[in-house]
Amino acid sequence: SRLPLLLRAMPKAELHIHIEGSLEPELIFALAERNGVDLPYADVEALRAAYAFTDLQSFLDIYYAGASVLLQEEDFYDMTMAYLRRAVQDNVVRAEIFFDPQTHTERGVAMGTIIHGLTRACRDAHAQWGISAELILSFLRHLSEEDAIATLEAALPFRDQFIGVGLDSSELGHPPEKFTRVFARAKQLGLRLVAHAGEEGPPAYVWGALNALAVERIDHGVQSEKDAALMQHLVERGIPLTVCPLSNLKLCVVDDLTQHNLPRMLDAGLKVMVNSDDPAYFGGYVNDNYVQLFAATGMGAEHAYQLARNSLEATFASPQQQAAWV
Ligand code: ES4
Ligand code: ZN
Repeated sequence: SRLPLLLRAMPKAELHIHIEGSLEPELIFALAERNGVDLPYADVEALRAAYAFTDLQSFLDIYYAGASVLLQEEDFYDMTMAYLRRAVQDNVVRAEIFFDPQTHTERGVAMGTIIHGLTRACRDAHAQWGISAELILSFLRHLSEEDAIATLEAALPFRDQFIGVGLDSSELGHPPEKFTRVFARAKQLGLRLVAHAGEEGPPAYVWGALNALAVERIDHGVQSEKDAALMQHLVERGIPLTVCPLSNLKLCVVDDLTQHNLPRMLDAGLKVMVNSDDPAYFGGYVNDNYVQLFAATGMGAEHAYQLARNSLEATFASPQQQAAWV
C-alpha cells in the first residue's frame, strides 16, 4: 500500500509536542558534557534502557532528569533546531511547541535564557526551512497555582514571544480547577488557552478544563469517550483534541495500538489529529505516529485527509495563514 507515503507526504500541523521531550539521548549526553552536568546513567544505551514506562509518572521522573542538562541559551536553541529540522522532514508546516519553564527556573536558569533560545530557533527554522513555529508556556500541575502565577508574571517581559499557556505533568490529584485564577489572568493578557486533560484522568477533568479554565483545545482527551454528554459537547463546540497514539501506548493508557480509540472519535465527528507528545521518549516523531496508528487500525486515505485537515484548522494561526495551508 502507498498509504504510508501519503501519511508522510501530506502537509500537517503538530500541536502537541513538549520541546523537552524531543531531547534525544545523544543530545542529552552531549549537553551534559558541554555543561559539566553529572547524569545518573553511564551512557546513551543505559539511558535508553531506562525508557520502559508503566504510567505517566514513571515517564515524568526520567523526562525531568533528562531536562537537567539544559542550562545555557544555546542548549535551548540546539534542542529546538533539532526538533524543527526533524519536523520539516515530516512535512510539518506549523508547530505549536510546549515548554515547561518551571523545570528550568527551579534549577536557576533565567526565564529570558529559556525563551530567547527557543524563540531564536523558531525564527531561524522559519527563515531556513519555511516552517511556522510558535511557543506555548506550560504550567506544571504538580506545583501550586501560586508558583504558576509567579511563572506567568516572570514571563511577561517576553509576552510577545509565546502565543498561549498550557497545563501538563502529573494529572491525577491535580484537577484543572486548581489553576482557575492563573488561566483567567492569561486570558486577560490575550493568550490562547489549552490544557492536558483526560490522558489518565477522568472525563470530569475534561469538563473542568473547558468550564473552569475556558480552554480552546484539549491535549489528549482520550478518556472523554467514557462520558456521552461530554462527547456530544466536544462535537457541538468543535473542540480539538490533540491525540498522541505512541504516547498512549508507551504510558500504558492503551494496551495495544489496535485498541486505540482515535478512529472511533474521528468517526463520531470529533476534531482529533495525531501528534508525537515526547518523540524522543515514545519511539517516534509525528509521521511514525500516523504510520503506526494507521497500520494498527486499518484507517484509510479519507481518514488521513481529515486528520491533516483537522490539524491545520485547529492551529492558533490567523485565518489568512490557515487558508494558505488548507
Ligand atoms: C507529558 Cl505525556 C505528558 N503528559 C503530561 N505532561 C507531560 N509533560 C511532558 N509530557
Ligand atoms: Zn503532552
